[in-house]
Amino acid sequence: MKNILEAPFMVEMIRTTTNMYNHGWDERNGGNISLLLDETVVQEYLNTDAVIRTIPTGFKAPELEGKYFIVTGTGKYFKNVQYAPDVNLGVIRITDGGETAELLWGFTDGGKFTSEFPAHMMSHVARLKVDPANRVVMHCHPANLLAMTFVHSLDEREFTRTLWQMCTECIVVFPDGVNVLPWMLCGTNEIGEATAEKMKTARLVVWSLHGIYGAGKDLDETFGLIETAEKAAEIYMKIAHLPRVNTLTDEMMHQLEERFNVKGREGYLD
Ligand code: 2HA
Ligand code: ZN
Repeated sequence: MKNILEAPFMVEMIRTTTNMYNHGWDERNGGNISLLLDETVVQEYLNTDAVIRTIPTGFKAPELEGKYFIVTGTGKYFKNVQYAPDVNLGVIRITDGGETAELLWGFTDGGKFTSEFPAHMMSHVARLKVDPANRVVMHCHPANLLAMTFVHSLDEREFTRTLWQMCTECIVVFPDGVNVLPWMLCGTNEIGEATAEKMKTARLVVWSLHGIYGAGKDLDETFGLIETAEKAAEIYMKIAHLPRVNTLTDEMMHQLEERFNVKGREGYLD
């Protein structure tokens, strides 16, 4: 059995949580990540018959039966993951049609997966239907995206267009745009279901007055997606109160679509 602390997925989880903390996106216990793992990869590091304990999830997700994830823990600080990965992270397998998570490694202080587990698992189900290569769901609290939800319309087309207009590469990085949920109580199955519904049409879902969810094929891509949207929001928050002298036009964005072979969300460009 190989050392799980040297597994590429573990190294990447530690690097990503540390990097997100360093970006100021995950104060205190803010934020959470789940990464889908291949059974054959997990079996290189763990005896998958050795279940440490079972944890009820409180929801159904039959599509995830038998799937493995590494997940951040509830109440845990991203800041601390690098120093104690076995306390702050857990490897789990979904069983009982989604109603049970079997703990195979981690959460050694008796902890469990993130309070946002419903939003994560339901979003995985939604994204896998659109893109079978999707492996990551990531949530965090980047300051500028959050700030923007206090001062900008929450209309998804308007919100997306504003972000696209802030950096030339935005429409290339997230042509599917950004979906937006109104404020809802976090940690519930309801916000999980609403997030998953929004994940059907975009890889970024803003939680108004709270933060953002991103989904992607690996940790790097998903981090980059949130990083790009947050950069655009930062520029918006710097210029929103100033007269706009120059702007990225829809005509310029059509040129970008052609040059980079992407298509902006239907109906979002004039
Ligand atoms: O786990 O970010 O939304 C802390 C959170 C909850
Ligand atoms: Zn949060």
